[in-house]
Amino acid sequence: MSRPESSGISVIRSVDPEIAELVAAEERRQGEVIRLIASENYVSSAVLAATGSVLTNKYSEGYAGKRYYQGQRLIDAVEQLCVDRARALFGAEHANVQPYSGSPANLAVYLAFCQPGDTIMGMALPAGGHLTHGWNVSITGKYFRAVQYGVRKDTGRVDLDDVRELARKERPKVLFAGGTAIPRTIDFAAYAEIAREVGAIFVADIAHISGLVAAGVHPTPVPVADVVSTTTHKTLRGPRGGMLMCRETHAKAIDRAVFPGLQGGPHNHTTAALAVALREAATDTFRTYAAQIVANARALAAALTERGFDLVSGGTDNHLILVDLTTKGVAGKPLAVALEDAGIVLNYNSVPFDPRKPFDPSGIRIGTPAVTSRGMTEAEMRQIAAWIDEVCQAPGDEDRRRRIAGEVRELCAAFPAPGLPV
Ligand code: DSN
Repeated sequence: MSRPESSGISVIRSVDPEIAELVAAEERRQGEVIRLIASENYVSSAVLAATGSVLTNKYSEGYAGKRYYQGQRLIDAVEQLCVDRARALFGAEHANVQPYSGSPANLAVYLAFCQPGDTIMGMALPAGGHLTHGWNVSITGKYFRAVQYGVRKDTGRVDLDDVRELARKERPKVLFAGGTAIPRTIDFAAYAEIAREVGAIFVADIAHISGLVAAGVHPTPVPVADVVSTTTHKTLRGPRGGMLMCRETHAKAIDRAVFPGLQGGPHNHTTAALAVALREAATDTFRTYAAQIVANARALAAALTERGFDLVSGGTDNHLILVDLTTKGVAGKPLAVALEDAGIVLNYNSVPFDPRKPFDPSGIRIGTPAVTSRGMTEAEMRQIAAWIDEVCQAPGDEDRRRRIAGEVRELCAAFPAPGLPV
């Protein structure tokens, strides 16, 4: 029996069968595999529909009420709704919903507050930070003098005394907290105090955890940060995009940096989809969802630990688990490849103090936002841990991988994903 497909695919097929086939195959893939990439999710049908709407046809450089093109009455209303919803959901004084994604959002922050050559400070990429927090291959590590903090070897966690000492010594213009592989609660208030002491602008990058923050299952940085930066498509479960929130005192600088400083016309279809996602995120259903993301991550972490996996920092407080595979005698990349063959998709990842190269590192990163969107709970997490363990014990065993891929398909069929045809 062939799987149903989204109605939009037949429209594409009538014009471009090649792209239609690829989109249809990706839709099937997303339905049939267990997606554990910590930064991915499934958006709702409503978010998908807004993303594919005619709002993509409209140019609207500027901000609501002050545009450089005519015909903005409806676009202004969409953007204003989106801004109002973001401010209400996060309790922010000001929101800019135009950044194309997280990296442009962070670049706008630098543009608002820094000059080339200024000292900036963030978490090193291999320790769990983000490229745009000053890592050397990023423009942020080239145009600024970046100083980087990491985690302690014995705990796998940030030592805020080390951060304070480095900040006192280097006096950065901006201090970033947050990153891409941080399994533990971030003490935003402590970072804010350090930034205040050294006269730095404090930027909380909550890209990974913004859905958890919105739902109140991770402490919010909004009252203590000068600027909060986020993507909109991870735990927040919106379209691919970015967003900045800040105190009113920084509003003009942030808005000018996004447009005309860095970007041209906002992607209005994305703004509409984000507005829908923000409405969804303000519901009790979403709050229950976010709490389950964390409960699932904890259950998966506990099950992996029972099976002898070594978790960076010993576990998780959020949606993300970082596994150091060194004691298992397998590297991250071959395991990630074998797991994909078994229907379990995650990413290989460096672990702190990794002796291996970033393209062939010692770890894997696991996240629970997408499986939780499918309605999976703790029992399924224990099953997923068992499959990961089975593949890890014999990554080269093709029969085992094929059998598990079949079992994964069966499980996925029982947990339909939002946005995919049933
Ligand atoms: N690429 C994102 C992630 O996977 O965490 C961060 O930008």
